[in-house]
Amino acid sequence: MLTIYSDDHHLHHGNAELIDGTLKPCFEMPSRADMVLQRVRQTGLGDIIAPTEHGLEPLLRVHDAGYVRFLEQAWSLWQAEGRNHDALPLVWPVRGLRTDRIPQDIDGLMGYYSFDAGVPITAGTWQAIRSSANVALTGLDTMLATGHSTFALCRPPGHHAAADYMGGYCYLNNAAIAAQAMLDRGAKRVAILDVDYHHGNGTQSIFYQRSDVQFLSLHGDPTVEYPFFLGHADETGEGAGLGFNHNYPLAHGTDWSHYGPALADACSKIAAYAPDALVVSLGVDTFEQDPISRFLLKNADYLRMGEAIGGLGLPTLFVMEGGYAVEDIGVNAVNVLSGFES
Ligand code: Q9C
Ligand code: ZN
Repeated sequence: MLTIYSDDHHLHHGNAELIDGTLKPCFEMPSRADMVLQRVRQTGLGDIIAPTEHGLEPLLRVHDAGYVRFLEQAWSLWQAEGRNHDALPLVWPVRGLRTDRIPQDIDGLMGYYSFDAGVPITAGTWQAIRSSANVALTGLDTMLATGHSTFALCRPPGHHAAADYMGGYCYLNNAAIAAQAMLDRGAKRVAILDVDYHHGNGTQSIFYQRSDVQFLSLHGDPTVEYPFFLGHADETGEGAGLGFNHNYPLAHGTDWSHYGPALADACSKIAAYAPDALVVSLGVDTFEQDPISRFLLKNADYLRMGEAIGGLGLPTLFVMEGGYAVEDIGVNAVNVLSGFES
């Protein structure tokens, strides 16, 4: 399987995140993608190629223009305040506060365009997130050109980012951008299967009212897990999208004995939808040793995950999302891809 990868992700390296009430080094760090790349090389998964520039147009098919402009300008606005450390939001427009007037100050803008503080903006963030989206779009190019499934080794991840807000280490929704680009190039239906430990709230909300994208997510139950405010089983889509959104909230402590059947159910729904292609939001933070997550999947379970997805027989674009057990992230991600090909 071909892998798309760019070193540009190194340009994004946040310093610290606020977690459990303390500042800790960011879990979403450059070594994550380095470890996955290393494992791709070690296992001889296939060739590794660089992304090509796709411009802003495919981003704007999914994201709000004001939001994209904000991402482009945020660092320089932050610096203009005399600040040279990471930009982070600290105030949000919740119930009853106004969202009809967009602030002009960078602190207001950071809050307006985010839903949590897990999104440091640094000097290189814009280039890194553009490049990450280009990785996904180039993966789509090669999948369409060759008819073969492809691995987009994206970093930063994307599935928590919605049309006009960032959060959860995510800025541009790489999987959504690729899925929309597929439709724009003639696909009639695309399914997105999100196996990251966290609910893919951004992807869900982008396609919630549409029937041309089916979204399925297996994740920690939002009653007790981040992102808390989306991802319940009763979210099934709205309007034309009703019946095209499927959430599988799973309990803390979920292992393969409960994960496998949920995944099988999701796969049967994908088969029934009969999409032209599948996008997999590939997070491996379901791993038993993940430092911020509470599922118990083992290294070998990722082979089975790949086999189950491969059983669909669909052209598949794998888009890298989360996974914070850095020592194992490469083994687990590539196990999914190897299982898929077996
Ligand atoms: N106690 C992705 O996996 N903080 N984002 C969680 C846990 C945010 C994860 C705190 C986690 C975001 C792409
Ligand atoms: Zn995650």
